[in-house]
Amino acid sequence: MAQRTLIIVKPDGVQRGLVGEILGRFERRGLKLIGLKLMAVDRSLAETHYAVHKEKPFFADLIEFITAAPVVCAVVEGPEAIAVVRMLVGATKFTEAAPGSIRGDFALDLTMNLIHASDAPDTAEKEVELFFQPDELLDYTRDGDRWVTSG
Ligand code: FUP
Repeated sequence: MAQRTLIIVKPDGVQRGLVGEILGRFERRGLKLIGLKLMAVDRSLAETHYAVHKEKPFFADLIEFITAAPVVCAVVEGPEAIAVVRMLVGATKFTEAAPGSIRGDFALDLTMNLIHASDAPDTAEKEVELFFQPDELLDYTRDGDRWVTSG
């Protein structure tokens, strides 16, 4: 089933010059970019996005980090996109992130782990809405897609 999911290349990814490397992995897999922007995350947006972690001891550090420098937000679409993107991202803990995954290849820190990706259909829908206006998401056809998916 075609899904949409939110990806955020976090401040460490932008500062380390890894935006192209990271987004390229989703493109190469065959996922379609339907929204893309460089932006600053303010405190209010950060707190809404990470509301589920509000009571956690690492919440303040998380907010500090995500608001410290620009991020790149993207929405990608494709078959089972949420699970496919999470696999490409790798496990939250860098010690458990498989080589070949984004975190497994580039991360050595629990907070500075380069990338956020929605983890389920309900959070994906909410997060896409939180970071993108409807007119920032483009509906278009890629001619090569018939060589990527049959459905
Ligand atoms: P993930 O979905 O893999 O990004 O991870 P979570 O939603 O569980 O956590 C959100 C962010 O909180 C992670 F990107 C890293 C950060 N975090 C910490 O800083 N410390 C922790 O103990 C757990 C998570």
